[in-house]
Amino acid sequence: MKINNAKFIKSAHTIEDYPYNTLPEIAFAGRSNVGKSSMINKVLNRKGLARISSKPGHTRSINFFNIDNKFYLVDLPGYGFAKVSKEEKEKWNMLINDYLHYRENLMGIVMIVDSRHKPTNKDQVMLNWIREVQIPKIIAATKADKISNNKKAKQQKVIKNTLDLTLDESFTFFSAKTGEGKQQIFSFINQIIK
Ligand SMILES: Nc1nc2c(ncn2[C@@H]2O[C@H](COP(=O)(O)OP(=O)(O)O)[C@@H](O)[C@H]2O)c(=O)[nH]1
Ligand SMILES: [Mg+2]
Repeated sequence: MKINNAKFIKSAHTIEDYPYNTLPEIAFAGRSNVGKSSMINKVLNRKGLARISSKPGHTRSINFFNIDNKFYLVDLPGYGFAKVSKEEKEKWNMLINDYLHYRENLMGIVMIVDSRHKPTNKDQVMLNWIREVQIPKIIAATKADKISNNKKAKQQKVIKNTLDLTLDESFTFFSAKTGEGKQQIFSFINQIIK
């Protein structure tokens, strides 16, 4: 897949803010600091497009990117950072669930976890929300450059077991550093937008 033009369109805090269009959308979800922005930048081959923030929890809105007028890529706000109020957490829950349930353009979701760790309770909650809306998904375990090949087989089992992945829920390792898994994400997107 060759990307010529990737353009940030807008940030949304409510449903009313979503950009109007009829293009298919692929959303990226994962806990804060998991490597979501790095993955988006790597997939799009654009260094600073989705901001890579060192401050967890910095992105608390839904960010829409237009890719070659062919599809939209959507950066969902990260979850799981410690220092937020109950109110903020509820706002986040609503932001995500409104998007999952009401965005008709949504055609695919990339759910990101950390390849080094057992998925958290919040990852499980997120995945179950995604399952509720029955949209094609791929689970990507990122930062794979940080684990050895020996450890990978074991981690794949831990992740698949913890998340209870079924056979039709695809899984890939990913690394924003080496580009591992980029093709898998591309073919997932291609299947959806073709
Ligand atoms: N080694 C390595 N570091 C990564 C990878 N992806 C992200 N990081 C680092 O992890 C931190 C958080 O990344 P970021 O993309 O901002 O995470 P986000 O909060 O999920 O958007 C940054 O310091 C990144 O450089 C990866 O695949 N490999
Ligand atoms: Mg980010």
